[in-house]
Amino acid sequence: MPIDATQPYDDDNVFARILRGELPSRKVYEDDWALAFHDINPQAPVHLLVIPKGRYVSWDDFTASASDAEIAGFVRAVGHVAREAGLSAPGYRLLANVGGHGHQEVPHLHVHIFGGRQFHAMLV
Ligand code: D5M
Repeated sequence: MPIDATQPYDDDNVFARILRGELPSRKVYEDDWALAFHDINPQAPVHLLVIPKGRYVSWDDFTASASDAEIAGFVRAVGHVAREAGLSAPGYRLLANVGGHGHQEVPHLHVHIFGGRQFHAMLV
């Protein structure tokens, strides 16, 4: 079910639990600002998720409330993960779903990195 992106942060959401080490993930990268791991339900040969370490429901509250250092660290981590996955030359797609119309299901900001195949004009 899509979430309401204006809801308060839920500390029991699945990505909060992955950050605390309470649930497993197939981690590919971690630094002070971000954690990246394989999506459990891949939609492409490469399907990674990058999440900030801070308590942000969505891109919406992250960009409104996070510090410049958090935003810079997170955005740099997304680029680093894509490069390390070997996606620079063939290209890739980034996606952040926000709230109901965006069909966001997990209420902790995540950027999807899709790669390893040709994408078309839009994902719908
Ligand atoms: O996408 C939420 C994404 O999160 C969806 O592609 C499945 C993925 N997911 C859900 N639970 C897990 C765990 N435990 N590990 C890895 N990936 C997971 P959204 O943008 O919110 O629609």
